[in-house]
Amino acid sequence: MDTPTVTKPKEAEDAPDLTDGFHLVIDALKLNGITTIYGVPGIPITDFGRLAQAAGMRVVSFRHEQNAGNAAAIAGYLTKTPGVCLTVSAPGFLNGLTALANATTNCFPMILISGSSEREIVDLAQGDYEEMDQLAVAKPLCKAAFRVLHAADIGIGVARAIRAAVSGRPGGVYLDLPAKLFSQVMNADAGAKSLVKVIDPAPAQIPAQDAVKRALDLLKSAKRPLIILGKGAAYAQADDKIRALVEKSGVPFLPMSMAKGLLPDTHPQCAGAARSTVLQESDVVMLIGARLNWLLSHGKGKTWGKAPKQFIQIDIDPKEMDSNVEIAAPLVGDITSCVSALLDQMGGNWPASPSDWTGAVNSKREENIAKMAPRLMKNSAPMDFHSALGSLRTVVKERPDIILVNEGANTLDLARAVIDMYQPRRRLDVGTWGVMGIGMGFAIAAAMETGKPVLAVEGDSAFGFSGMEVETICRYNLPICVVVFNNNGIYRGTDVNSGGGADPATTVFVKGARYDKMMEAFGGVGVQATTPDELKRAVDAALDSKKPTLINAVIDPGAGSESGRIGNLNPQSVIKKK
Ligand SMILES: Cc1ncc(C[n+]2csc(CCOP(=O)(O)OP(=O)(O)O)c2C)c(N)n1
Ligand SMILES: [Mg+2]
Repeated sequence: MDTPTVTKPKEAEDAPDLTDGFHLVIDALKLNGITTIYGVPGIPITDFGRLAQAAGMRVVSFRHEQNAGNAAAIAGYLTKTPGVCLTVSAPGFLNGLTALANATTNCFPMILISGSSEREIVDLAQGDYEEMDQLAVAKPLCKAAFRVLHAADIGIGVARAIRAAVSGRPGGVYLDLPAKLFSQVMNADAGAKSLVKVIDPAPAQIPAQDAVKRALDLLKSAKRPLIILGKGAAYAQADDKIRALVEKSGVPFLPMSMAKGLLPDTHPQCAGAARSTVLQESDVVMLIGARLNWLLSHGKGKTWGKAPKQFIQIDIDPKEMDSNVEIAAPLVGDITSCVSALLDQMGGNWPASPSDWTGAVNSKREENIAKMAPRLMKNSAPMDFHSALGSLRTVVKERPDIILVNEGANTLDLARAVIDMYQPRRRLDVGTWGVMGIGMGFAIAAAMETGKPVLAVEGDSAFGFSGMEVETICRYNLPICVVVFNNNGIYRGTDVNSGGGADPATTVFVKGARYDKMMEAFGGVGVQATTPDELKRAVDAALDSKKPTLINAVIDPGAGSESGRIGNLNPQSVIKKK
C-alpha cells in the first residue's frame, strides 16, 4: 500500500515535535507494563482517559470511584503489578481513598492517581473548584504519596509510585497530578528521555541462613506443628514451592480466607475444618505471609488454648515480628526466597510430622465435615445459608477454575467455611478490615484481569455498597454471576424497631426485594431462586452462558446470626435491651 504523502507547512517542519503531560503519563505507565486504568471521568482527567484509550490502554469507567479503586487494588493482588485507579479531584479522590487505604491494609499494590486543583489557589485556601490538599489527606492512609508539578518529572513520579507500591510489603500509593500538569508541553525527545523503566521493581529479599536454620530447628523440635498460610503467601505466586514445603514437612496447614486454594481445601493435610483444635493444641506455628492480627486473635487468649506456643514467622517486613507476641524464629525476606531457603536446608530426609498429632487433626477434621454434611444437602424453601451454600460448594467443585468473590456477614463467614477452594488466588473477599463494598469492583477486575468467569456471593447489605456497578458489568459484558443472599437485611431480616415507631428496625430492608430486576434493567439476566436446586441450575446456566447474571437467592430471614461469626466483637450495653 502506498504511504500517503503529507506535506507539512515549512514552519511545522522546523518546529520540534512536542509532547505534553497527558502523553507523558500514558507513556510512563505503558513503558512499565501498566495497560489498564480503572476510574471515573471528570475535570481534570476526562481527556486523559480518552487519550489513554486512544493510545491502546484499557480504560474502564465505573459508576463510583470506590468500586474503581477496589478493582485496581485486586488487579494489583492478582497480577503483582500495581492496579491503577484514576479519579477527579476532592470528592472523586476521597471516594477512591477508602479503596487506597483498604489496599494498603491488605498489602495490595495499587496506585490512586487523582487530578487536583490549582496549587496556588488550594494553598492559599481561596476556594478553587474542588479544592483540597489531597496529598496531605492521602499521606497517612497509604504507603507513599507523591505530587508531580513539572512534566519533566512525570517519568520519575510514576516510577517512584510503581516501586513504592510493589517493593517490600506491597501497598497503596497516591500520585497527585494537578490539572495544569496535563497540558504542560515539552520537547518530545526530552520527554521520551525523561521516562523511567523501573528495573526489578520488587527485588528479592534473601533471608539470613542462620534465621533459616533457627526456623527449621524449631519446626523439627515440634510435637504438634502447624503451618498457617496467609494471603501474602497467595500473593507471592510461589505456589509450587509452598506446596512442596507443606508436603515435605507433613505438617497440617490452615489457610486464612484468601489463602484458601493455595493448596486445595481437600488436601489431606488441610486443617481448615479443625481450626479450633489446631490453634488451641499446636505447639509450634509457622506463619507464612499471615499476620497475627485480630483475624488470628493476636496470637493469644482463648482461641490459642493453654498449650505453650512458639512462632516461626515469614514476612517481608521486619516490623511485623513481635507485633503481638514474641516470635521465636523470625524469618525476614520475600516469601519465595524464604520458602526456597527452607526447602534447601530441609534436605532429603526431613522427619515425618508426629503421627499422633496428624492423626488427631485428621479425625477432628473428618468429624466436623461429617457433622456439617447433612445441613448442606437440605433442599428446602426458603433456603437457609447452609443449604444455599451447599449448592454453590458443588458449583465450585465442578468448576475449580472460577473466581469466587464473597462479602457479607453470615454470607461471608459461612461461605468461607462451606465452599472448598481448589486453586490459588480464586477466593477474593473482605480481607483484613472486613470491609463491605468490595464485591462488584473485585468481580469486575477479576473477570478483566484473568478472563475467567466470576461468581460473586453477596449478602444483600454487602451488595448494596457497590450494586450500581451491575450496569458496568453489563456495559462491558463480563462473565460475572452475582448471587445475592437475600435475607431481607443485615444479619437477619426479622428485627423490629424496639422504640415501637413506624420506622423499620435499623438492620432490616424492604421485604421480598427483587435484586434480579436490577440486572435486567441493564440488559443482563435476572433470576429468582427459592430452592438450592433452582440456585444451582441458575448459577450453572450463568457460568455456561458467560452472560452478566444476578440471582436473587431467597434466604430465610430468621436464619442468620448477629455479625455472622464475629458477634463477640460487639460491645454490649450494661442497660438491658427492651
Ligand atoms: C464499609 C462497611 N460498613 C459497614 C460495615 C458493617 N457491616 C458488617 S457486615 C454488614 C452487612 C451484613 O449484612 P449482609 O451483607 O446482608 O450479610 P448477612 O449476614 O445478612 O448474610 C455490615 C453493614 C462494614 N463491615 N463495612
Ligand atoms: Mg443479609
